[in-house]
Amino acid sequence: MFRRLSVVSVVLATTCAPGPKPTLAPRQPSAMSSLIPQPASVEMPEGEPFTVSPDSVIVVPPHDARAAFVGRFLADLIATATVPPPKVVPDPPGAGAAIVLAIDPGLRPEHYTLTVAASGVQIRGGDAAGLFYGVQTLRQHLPVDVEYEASRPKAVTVRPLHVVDGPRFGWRGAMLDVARHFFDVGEVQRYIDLVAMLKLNRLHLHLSDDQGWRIEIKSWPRLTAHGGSTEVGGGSGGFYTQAQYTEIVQYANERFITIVPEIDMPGHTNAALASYAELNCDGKAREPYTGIEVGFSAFCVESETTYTFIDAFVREISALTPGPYFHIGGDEVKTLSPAQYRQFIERVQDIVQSHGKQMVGWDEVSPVALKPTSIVQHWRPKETPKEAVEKGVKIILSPADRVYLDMKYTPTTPIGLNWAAIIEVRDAYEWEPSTYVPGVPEAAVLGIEAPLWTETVASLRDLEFLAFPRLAAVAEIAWSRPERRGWDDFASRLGRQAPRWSALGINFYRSPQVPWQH
Ligand code: TNX
Repeated sequence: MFRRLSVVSVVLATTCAPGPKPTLAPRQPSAMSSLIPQPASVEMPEGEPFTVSPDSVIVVPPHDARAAFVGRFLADLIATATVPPPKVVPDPPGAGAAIVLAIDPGLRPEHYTLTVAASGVQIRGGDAAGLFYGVQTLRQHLPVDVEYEASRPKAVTVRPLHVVDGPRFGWRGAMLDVARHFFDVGEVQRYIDLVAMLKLNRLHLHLSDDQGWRIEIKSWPRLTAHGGSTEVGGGSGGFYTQAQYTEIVQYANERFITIVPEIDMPGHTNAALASYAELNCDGKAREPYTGIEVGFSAFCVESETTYTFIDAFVREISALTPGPYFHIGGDEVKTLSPAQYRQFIERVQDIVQSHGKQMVGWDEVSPVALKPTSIVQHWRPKETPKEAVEKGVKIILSPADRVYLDMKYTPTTPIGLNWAAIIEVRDAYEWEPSTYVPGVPEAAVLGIEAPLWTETVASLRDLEFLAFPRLAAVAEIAWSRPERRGWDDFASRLGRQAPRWSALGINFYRSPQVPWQH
């Protein structure tokens, strides 16, 4: 057992004193950071390492359930199969605290500082989210052995480190299309774990499309009973009960990720139109659809039944969703006139607001009379949502030719699409959000989001292959200041993720652009 504290605090007292550096300190194999996303400031002072073990006591702020969760999250990361996990105790800890998590009112939300010295670890967060990000940074600094749950060492040493950090953008998102292929609760939770490691804070779930309706609506049960039973390629689909959706929302929320539910309308609605005949202008239910064409379906926008229906599912989903957003899709409608489309979106905007949510829509909604609290998600490479910007609306940037994770890496990538671009890791990384879209200045940019459409993605392995490593590139664009970013440095930090990602079983694409470490 390690009885570090009494011993190492003496060491700290001597190594912190000014004067020549101790010559006995082991030379670290690499004084280079391998952190992604790149923090605002990283120092790696010379000095004795700290030893983390299940003996280390983790101190958390009192009466703060979210911070206590962060403490337990860290304890689980350090726990071994054979020794009880570190104790998580509320401040004041008494003697023996080695890892201290504290809220610092002088720091802004999501900001943190992390200090590792021989005497211990201190993470200060502007809020509990800041603490969580400090823990994620510490995690990347821990030896990779901790990721092998079944055979974790009882103690690991951590090199001295000082990080001061906070995000550039407030919206750092990933989107998962669970409509084209269904992903169950466990699979979505796995994606949440991976997304959280990169300090992303939004998971947008594309819950309905032509090929499937994925969330139980109690007042319209055929949506899932019938509309949930299909997917691309003819598989049996699936859906989340309201209890399961709540489970996802809570799991994400504990990890400081807000779920953004999307029900795509008025187009991309064949699954609903197949479930209820009365949603069609001709009163005839549509056949289920398992292909990958887009643009052919639309709600009957002149019918009051349509709005009764929309009000019902917006109400039910909003009640289950603590986050302030409801995404209404609004993309790729080819069968309505511009006037019909405009009236429809404006009416849906009112419905969303009446249930207490802010409307988010794909960039086709930009010309509509948007409220300033509504949000537009840019996606079409040659379009600009400048009309929305002129109305004071904020923009999420998801340029399809840079951050669509369903695009192929090379022309021969076995899965993925290529309509927007071929996107190697470097393409996903080398673009600047404040200048990329004409008419969208930095002040209008709410943040960045990387969508993963799943027409060609039928398994978690395939999903991970397309998301990693590009999601790490997008996360860095969303988090790090532009002056802290550069391809060569990013590529080498990315290369140093490989052992950890392998330990976590992530099926990542070994891009030839990256010097992967073993
Ligand atoms: C366009 S992006 C779509 C999706 C497809 C995707 C495939 C958007 C709002 N619409 O329906 O799945 O391309 O890359």
